[in-house]
Amino acid sequence: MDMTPPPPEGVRKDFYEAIRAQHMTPLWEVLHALVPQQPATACMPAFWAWDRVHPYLMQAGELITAEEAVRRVLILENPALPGQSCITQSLYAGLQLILPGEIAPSHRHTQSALRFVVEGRGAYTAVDGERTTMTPGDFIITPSWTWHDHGNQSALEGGEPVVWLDGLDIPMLRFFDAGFAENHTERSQSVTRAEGTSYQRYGANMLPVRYDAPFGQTSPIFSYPYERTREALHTLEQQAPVDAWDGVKLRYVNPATGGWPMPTMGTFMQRLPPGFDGRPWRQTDGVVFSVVEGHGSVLVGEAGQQQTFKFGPRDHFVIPSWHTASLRSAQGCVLFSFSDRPVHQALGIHREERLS
Ligand code: GTQ
Repeated sequence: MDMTPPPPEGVRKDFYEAIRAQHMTPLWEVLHALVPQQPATACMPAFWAWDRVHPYLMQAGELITAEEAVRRVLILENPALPGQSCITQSLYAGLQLILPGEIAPSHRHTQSALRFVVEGRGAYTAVDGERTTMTPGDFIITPSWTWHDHGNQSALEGGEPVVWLDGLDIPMLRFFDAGFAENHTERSQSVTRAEGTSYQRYGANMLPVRYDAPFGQTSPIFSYPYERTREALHTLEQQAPVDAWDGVKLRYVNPATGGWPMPTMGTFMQRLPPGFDGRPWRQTDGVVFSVVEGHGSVLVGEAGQQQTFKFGPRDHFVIPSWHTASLRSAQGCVLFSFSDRPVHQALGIHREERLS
């Protein structure tokens, strides 16, 4: 055994000081933090109640136009990561408001975006020459580097304030220093295809014979309408076994590959049947939830520091990496969620545990 005693106080400190000038630092002081035995995320579980959030969104509508803001969004910022504009280390989330008659001008960026429609009707998002009407519960994609603008019918045409959840891979692209963006010369891009063309082409369990992957790894479907998702979940609840952890849970799919709709973000919709008392799980991908219908609760955290969020429609919450969580619902509910699971899986580092 090596019995060499440590050097006198201060000798190592002086050494660290000396090597710092050479832009070096000793691994042994940080090894366990660099290579933790299990994930120890800086993120914390957090909850945004709709009745607290909604008045501020409407106030934002009075403070600035969509045109001036470019995107009028209140970012859902993880309380443990202030100033970083992220909800987990890798994901950005925000609530975007567009008022009747407004246009959020066209631009494109390498960050991929998802929209999950929370409230209101009459707005559209335009991607690659095709407009998609936004209806609550719809999951809509803006593929990386595609022109996109958002708009809303005028009040005369029956337009209402429309709010949706934006999910973007902004922190991931920042981490990789791989972000590019440009503004379009026009406020709104020209419409070159009738609404629904992509859905008919790619969303009917069929593909064009010479399918050419117009958006690379990203799904060619822009909008996954809630009507169809809801029907699938409700039918399965009646006629198929319910999972003890997830209830009835489906993932959204790129129909051309069977993979995730976007390379960086996976999306899910689940129905908890009435009386559901779910078992706990944990997973490496931190997840953002948007409550679509019904009420329930989520128990999150380790023994000793558990907390419960009681949720209802249009509430949002985040379960960070490797936090144990379980779901409950007395009357039944529907939950949308998204995470960076595709990246964990592509890198071969995804882990999940289903606890009892
Ligand atoms: O709609 O293009 O929440 O570029 C953040 C950045 C939305 C958007 C956000 C964006 C957008």
